[in-house]
Amino acid sequence: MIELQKLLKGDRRSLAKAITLVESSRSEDSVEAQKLLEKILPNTGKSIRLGITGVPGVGKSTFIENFGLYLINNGHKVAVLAIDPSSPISGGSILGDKTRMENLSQNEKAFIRPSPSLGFLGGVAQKTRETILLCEAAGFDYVLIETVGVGQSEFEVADMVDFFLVLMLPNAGDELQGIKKGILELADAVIINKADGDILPQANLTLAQYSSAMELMRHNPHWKARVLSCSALLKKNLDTIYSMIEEYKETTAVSGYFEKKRLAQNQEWFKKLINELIEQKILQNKDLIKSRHEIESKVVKGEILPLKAAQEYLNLILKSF
Ligand SMILES: Nc1nc2c(ncn2[C@@H]2O[C@H](COP(=O)(O)OP(=O)(O)OP(=O)(O)O)[C@@H](O)[C@H]2O)c(=O)[nH]1
Ligand SMILES: [Mg+2]
Repeated sequence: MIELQKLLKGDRRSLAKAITLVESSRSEDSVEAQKLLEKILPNTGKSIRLGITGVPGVGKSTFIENFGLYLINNGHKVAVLAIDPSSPISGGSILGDKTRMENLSQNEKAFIRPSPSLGFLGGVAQKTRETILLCEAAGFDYVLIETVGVGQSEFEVADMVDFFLVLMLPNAGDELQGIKKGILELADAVIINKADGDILPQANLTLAQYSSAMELMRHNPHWKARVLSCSALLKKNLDTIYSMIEEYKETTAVSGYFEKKRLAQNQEWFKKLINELIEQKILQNKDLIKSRHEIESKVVKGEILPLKAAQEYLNLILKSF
């Protein structure tokens, strides 16, 4: 049982338990999770949701550790959620994060939740939206969502946050950084990290290049994306990043864009949920899975065309509902 009052007071153990409940794929858990989410709903929405992406090694964990502590020093409570579909590729970054975010994870005004278990159907981000709501109900007013800039996860994250930060290495050229063009279009800010020591001149050059590249990009009429540099390691320029985000909060609240964007995201969430729920329902039905395999093997053998096969399968699904 989740103790609601404790959760609302910000008890981190209750929050962790609640997230586990929401992430659970057992159907009896999902009923309980739904009830819990309904109860906490009035206490949600009051945070700024911040997405953070960048290639492995750019300094995401270092940034989150030091920026998170900076936020706490400014009176905030910080939740960190990690979406990492690429752990096998980037080589166990979760283990590394435990040591890299040591100070933050020990701070009682912070809550750090590593990636949900891999391989769960429907993508890693499936329960992240609910998890954000739980963190907000527990009083965390900055929710940081980290994702490695490979695969599709950063697009998914951009779609569930208020402000999307793209961290870059101080060497120019998108190819080099493996950053997809589309990601820069989604960025509310591009931050050149590691602007320190010997690489500072290079960081400044990269900053100038990205500034002009971003000028050419399509602009969001409500917010013009910024290009900044920082040193996450030496905690340089974190104050500028903080003021920028606070400025975003204020100006978009006044223009109404903040709320408008969230409502549009809810609409997208609703559409995705419909597909997910249908898929779940099908997967819970053993007969349907069996028929699917049978029809599929006919397709593979060339005995039936895909469209006809799909229609046949759809009929079976409709009959089973
Ligand atoms: N000089 C310098 N080094 C940094 C800075 N930020 C991070 N680093 C170093 O860069 C390396 C990678 O940093 P991480 O924070 O682990 O990077 P990450 O993006 O979380 O990497 P993954 O978790 O593998 O995706 C570490 O050795 C950090 O100490 C910085 O601002 N300046
Ligand atoms: Mg990391």
